[in-house]
Amino acid sequence: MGDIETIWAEFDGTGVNVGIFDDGVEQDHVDLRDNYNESLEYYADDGEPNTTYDGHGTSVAGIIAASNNDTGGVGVAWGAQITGMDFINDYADLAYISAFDVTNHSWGYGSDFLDYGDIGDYNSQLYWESRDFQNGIDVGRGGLGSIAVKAAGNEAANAQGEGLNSAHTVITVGAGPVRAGAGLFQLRPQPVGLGGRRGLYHRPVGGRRLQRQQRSGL
Ligand SMILES: [Ca+2]
Ligand SMILES: [Ca+2]
Ligand SMILES: [Ca+2]
Repeated sequence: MGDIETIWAEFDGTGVNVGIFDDGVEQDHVDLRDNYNESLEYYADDGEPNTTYDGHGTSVAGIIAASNNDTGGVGVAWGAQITGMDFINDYADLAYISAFDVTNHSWGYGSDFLDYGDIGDYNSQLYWESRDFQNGIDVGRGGLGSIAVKAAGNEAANAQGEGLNSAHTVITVGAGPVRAGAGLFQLRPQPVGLGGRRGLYHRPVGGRRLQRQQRSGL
C-alpha cells in the first residue's frame, strides 16, 4: 500500500489497541491471531463472524494489522492489537468505543439521507450513534479521546448524504477520482474537503491501486 514500509522503522502500531466495528473478525486466522486481543471484546459477544458470508471485518482487520510473519499479508500497522466488535450482527451499540485507542468503522447507511433520521433529531438512530462517538472522544484514552476512523462510502456515492460523515468526532476517509467517472470504491469528487473532524481525507486513486483495494474488500 504505497510506501507505507518507510514508516515502520519508527512506528508499527505497537502499543495501540484498535477496535474493528464490523461484521466480526476471525480471531484464529493465521495472520491475525498473534495480534488479536480478546480481553477487549464486548462482554456479551464473541467478536467473531456469525456466518461464513461475514468476511468484511476480517479483511479490514488484515489491512490494519495482519502479522508481519512471512505468511499472507502485512497490515499497515502490523504491531497493533486488534479486537473484533461484531456490532453489525449482534449489537447496534457503539457505546464501547472508549475501550480502544482507535476504532475503525467501515460501514454506513448509503449515499442519501434515507430513513435513519436526522443527526440533530433526538429521536433518530443517527443522533444516538453520534452521541456514542462523542462519548469515545470524551472518555477514551484516559480523556484524550479515542480516534474514530470511518469509511466515507462506496459506489461512487455522494458522501455528504451520510450523516455520520459530518460528525466532528469522526475522521472520515475516502478516495475520489482525478477525472469524472468514479469507480465502485470511489466517491464523487464533490464531497472532498467536507465532513469529518479533519475533513474528508482525499488521495487520487489510479486504476491499478483501485483494483487492489477492491480485492481487499474495502
Ligand atoms: Ca472472541
Ligand atoms: Ca458474532
Ligand atoms: Ca502476514
